[in-house]
Amino acid sequence: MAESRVTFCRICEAACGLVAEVEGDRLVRLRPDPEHVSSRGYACVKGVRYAELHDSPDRLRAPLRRDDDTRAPLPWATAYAEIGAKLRSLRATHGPDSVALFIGNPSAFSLPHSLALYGLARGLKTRNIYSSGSQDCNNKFLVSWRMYGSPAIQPVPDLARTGCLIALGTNPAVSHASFLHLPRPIAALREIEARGGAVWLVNPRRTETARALGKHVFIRPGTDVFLVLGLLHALIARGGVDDEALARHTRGFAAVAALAGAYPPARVEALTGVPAATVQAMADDHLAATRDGRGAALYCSTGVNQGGHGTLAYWLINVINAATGNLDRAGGVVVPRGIVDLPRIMRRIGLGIRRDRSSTGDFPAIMDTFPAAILPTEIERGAIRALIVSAGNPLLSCPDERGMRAALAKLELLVCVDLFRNETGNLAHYLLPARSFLERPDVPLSCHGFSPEPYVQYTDPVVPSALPGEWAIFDQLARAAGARLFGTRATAAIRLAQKAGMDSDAAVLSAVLAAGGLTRGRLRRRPHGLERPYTPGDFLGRRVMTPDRKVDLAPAEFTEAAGRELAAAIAEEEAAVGRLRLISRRERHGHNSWMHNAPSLVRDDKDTNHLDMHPDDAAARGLVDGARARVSSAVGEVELPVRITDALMPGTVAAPHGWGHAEADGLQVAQRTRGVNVNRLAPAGLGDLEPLTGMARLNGVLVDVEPSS
Ligand SMILES: Nc1nc2c(c(=O)[nH]1)N[C@H]1C(S)=C(S)[C@@H](COP(=O)(O)OP(=O)(O)OC[C@H]3O[C@@H](n4cnc5c(=O)[nH]c(N)nc54)[C@H](O)[C@@H]3O)O[C@H]1N2
Ligand SMILES: Nc1nc2c(c(=O)[nH]1)N[C@H]1C(S)=C(S)[C@@H](COP(=O)(O)OP(=O)(O)OC[C@H]3O[C@@H](n4cnc5c(=O)[nH]c(N)nc54)[C@H](O)[C@@H]3O)O[C@H]1N2
Ligand code: SF4
Ligand SMILES: [Mo]
Repeated sequence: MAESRVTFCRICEAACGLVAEVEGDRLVRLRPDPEHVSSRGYACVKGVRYAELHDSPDRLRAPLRRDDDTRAPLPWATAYAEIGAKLRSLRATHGPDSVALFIGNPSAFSLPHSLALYGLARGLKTRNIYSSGSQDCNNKFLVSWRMYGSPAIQPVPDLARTGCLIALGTNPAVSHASFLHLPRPIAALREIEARGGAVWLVNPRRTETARALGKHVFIRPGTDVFLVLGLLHALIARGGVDDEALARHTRGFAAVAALAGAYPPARVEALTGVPAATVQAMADDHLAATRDGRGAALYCSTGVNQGGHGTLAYWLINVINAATGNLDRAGGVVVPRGIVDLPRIMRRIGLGIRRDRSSTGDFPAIMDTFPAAILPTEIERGAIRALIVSAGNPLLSCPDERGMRAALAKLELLVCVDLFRNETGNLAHYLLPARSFLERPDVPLSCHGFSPEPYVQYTDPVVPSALPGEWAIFDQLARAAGARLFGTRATAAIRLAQKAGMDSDAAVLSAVLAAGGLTRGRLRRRPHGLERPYTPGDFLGRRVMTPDRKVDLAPAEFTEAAGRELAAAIAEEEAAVGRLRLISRRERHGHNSWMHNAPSLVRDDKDTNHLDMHPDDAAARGLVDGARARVSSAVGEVELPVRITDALMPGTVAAPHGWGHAEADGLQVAQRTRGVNVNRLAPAGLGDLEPLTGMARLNGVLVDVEPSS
């Protein structure tokens, strides 16, 4: 008899409710949880097929050490001791910064895991932390830090009430968005239209989302910052600025208004390809929803973040939200309270707010991390000698695979903590196995602050595992290296709980819940989630963390950079006329680099990525549907099958990332797929990175496409 256990998915921020059917300790099947307070019976194909990864014969089951070309299992104690000894000797000879960490995306879906990684970095006293943030969202952290006083303060659109959503560079139908908790994406966005609201989707590709709803607007890749300036210009011209809100809660608007003054919609049309009349119409919808009380929200995601001007664009988006009185207002953008007051806790313990800059490139530490694009240089020049990667695949996910590969091969110590031996893991000296999400307890904390309709949920492990959790792994590694997590004894309580037989991840979660006045017991009685409604209006004047508690609309760092960066962007656009720009695209069946080992997700023609091309661009190059194309950039080239589609703006080509598993013999299913890594084309030179954050430009890469010989 199968038994049903209620849990939730931890692949992406949507954290959809799942029901696991289990026989004894064996997982039989996963299905969506119809009673979940938020996802209400929704789950995507990756969530329900996760069993294929969980049960994969390729899962790492014991620590492995690589000796030449063989890999031998070894006991945990030996692995910790050997890695610890190497870390000690490197730190003694080359200093604490010679040991670096790479924090991969899935760690964000386990609080004990991400906390332990920061704890390990602090314990080892290294400032060399890298993460997927520089390929994803560091622009958002930097902007919030400067404007609101904490990187952890991230306003989110109040979708359930808004009268106008303008969303740039996102495809929630496939991705479920980011920095916005959004299960049931199509239903949630259609509800806005059903209420008579407007949904604008700005994207060089007519996405799956845009096919289902909304008003779609084509934009030339990398030019969103000009569109946002044009919107601000149009809103100011129409008297859309809320002078009272500005005076009470913000400072600096005049400087931004002056900047926007130079970008009337007609100029914006020339720069972005968005017709001036469309810019005006977007501003009209925004203004109407603001004035009639429903509220309006501007939002962007990775299409903008990774586009080369993500910081300026996100800054100006936040300026518009605040200047029109839509910040901290129902139907606008809201700043929900998490289970605990994360921004304040981070400030108290000094987490995520380091002020130093990188030696290479002089980039700020953002969330205490430096841009991954400089990691190869740091390794090559001998500054970094050991790297610990957890839940990441930097070889495939970062720009310039060739440079990254050469550098990783030079490390004296590479340790990967993962479910699998992925491409990066192939180069590792030690592999440490991680538990799948079905094997660990959790609270969807990472989504809590990003949901305008927050809830809390607790899940016990669905099936048991003999493997330790990441907290325990990093605690042991820290000790073996002669350090302590966070460099203090403060975590001794977790260790005591562990000695008394409690899982250390569970002990960490209990402590966090207790800080928020909750217990695991109480949440177990509400297995489908406990709603914690949030009423907007308690952020401005209360939770803003700048010194004067006002939102800084014109941080000097941004206003000073704007002139230079915008001029450079315009010059680049002019030089690129007639060239093709490559953008990224997510697929329903893939998740970054780590779902292609699930057999049913790569079946039939799903075993490769494609290069999507507009018919005119294809015809001009003699390419037909299904033909193989050679795509080359300043730093590399790949070959891909072409798919002709008028969903793309002419001049733009699109291909999904996360492919290129030909050498991944630790991933037997993925290895047989044919896709290629488009990040071979993405440049990682200092001049190619976004100047304010060092983020990689993964969207808008200049490429040439021709038939492959
Ligand atoms: N199925 C699936 N879901 C995922 C993931 C996955 O790999 N697969 N990854 C997860 C992760 S880690 C994240 S961060 C989120 C990301 O979630 P999203 O940010 O929604 O990611 P995408 O679906 O790639 O949407 C980005 C969109 O930007 C568009 N775009 C590209 N360049 C530009 C530009 O210059 N301007 C504008 N306006 N648009 C542009 C692209 O056409 C694309 O539709 O998704 C998460 N969910
Ligand atoms: N061209 C292009 N490149 C991109 C993007 C793009 O849009 N275009 N998107 C970027 C974005 S938004 C992101 S977030 C990055 C992601 O890039 P990364 O974070 O570097 O890597 P992923 O491909 O997500 O691989 C995650 C790894 O974590 C492992 N894993 C899964 N669960 C766990 C766990 O619980 N514990 C441990 N220890 N390991 C686990 C998986 O097996 C997998 O090997 O890629 C970026 N790269
Ligand atoms: S949308 Fe995200 S959280 Fe929901 S089932 Fe799919 S992968 Fe899991
Ligand atoms: Mo991401």
